Amino acid sequence: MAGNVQLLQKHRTGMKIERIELKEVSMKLRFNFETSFGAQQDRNIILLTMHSEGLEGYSEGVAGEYPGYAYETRETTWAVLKEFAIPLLLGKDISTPAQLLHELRFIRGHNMAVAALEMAFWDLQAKAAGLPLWQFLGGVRTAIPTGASLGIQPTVEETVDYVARHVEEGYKRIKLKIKPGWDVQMVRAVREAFPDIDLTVDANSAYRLTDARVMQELDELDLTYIEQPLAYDDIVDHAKLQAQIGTPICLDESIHSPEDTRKALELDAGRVINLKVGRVRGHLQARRVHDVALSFGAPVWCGGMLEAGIGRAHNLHLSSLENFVLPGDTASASRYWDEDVTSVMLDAVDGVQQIPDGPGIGVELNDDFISRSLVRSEEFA
Ligand code: OSB
Ligand code: MG
Repeated sequence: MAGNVQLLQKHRTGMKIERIELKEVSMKLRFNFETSFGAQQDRNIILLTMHSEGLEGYSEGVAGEYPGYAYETRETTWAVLKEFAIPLLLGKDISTPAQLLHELRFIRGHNMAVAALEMAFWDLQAKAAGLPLWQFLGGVRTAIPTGASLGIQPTVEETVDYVARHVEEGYKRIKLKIKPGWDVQMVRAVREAFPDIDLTVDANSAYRLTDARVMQELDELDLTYIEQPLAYDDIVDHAKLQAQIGTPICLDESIHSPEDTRKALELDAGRVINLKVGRVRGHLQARRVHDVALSFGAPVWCGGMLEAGIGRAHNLHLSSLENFVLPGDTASASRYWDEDVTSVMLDAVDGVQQIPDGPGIGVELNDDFISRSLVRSEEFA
């Protein structure tokens, strides 16, 4: 009885946001990652630490260097956190992620910046409760089947070799980046070399509705889905395209909220959702998107933003929810990095990642690597 009363009081009091630290860490991918919107190999990461009651909650800013995937960038993330979001939280007693989002409700958009705070708070609360984040989120699995997202290669032959290496490593799904002029012929060659693999493509918004012919040719190649073929802010034309092809469309860039998810699925603008926690403002909204998709019978999978270890750990915990039934872009950390911001590299074994154990996200910072790679840091108290 007394124990229950204490538990209720703990929930009511919340956690005081005492101090927040931002660090920018310079990292370099092990490969040049080319998509329809550009190529990148340097990947500086923002790490956020939220302090409360002697505990530390961790998160990562997932926005890119350049506003090619979304309008947010590393620089906008840092600025929005520093100028607007962090001052709204410092010194406040926060009981739930919903309350945290409420405090930040007048920040329109900038979901990746807001998500960094929301996700660190989930880590903090799960640590205070002594539970792994996946349990705190209500997940149902700890072994996460994983796919790999392969950037555009110089030739078709190199693409087939690149796919072969990832299939041999055990990845459960291969996603090929496409763009106009680098699509049907290349994907057909991969499909002929690997008739049975789970194969998908991602256009990152490089096509228009007038390119429906290309999509109809891809439709013949037994793809699990075609990811974000049309504009980053479109839902309507995706519905027109979906009506012309049998392969499910998977929406990525177009989905920023549970409401977007409902509208897209109602219109049949797609039948699968790539769920990225940063793009939808954090775990709470990600769970709502997940639930809306489930109510439509639409599967979701966990997207990636070339995360370092902290973001990757968050993605694995989120992937524990029941409707994450397709392999995500949650590949091995050592596929991306020689060294990571976490002391343990989050690596898959035969294409399956285990969610890290322990309270919260269950990973520790690699302080030595972080101090060697530090570009700037700032503390807010
Ligand atoms: O469209 O899913 C995407 C990376 C950066 C921005 C957008 C995307 C991607 C990827 C790679 O496809 C995902 C990963 O391996 O982390
Ligand atoms: Mg995508």
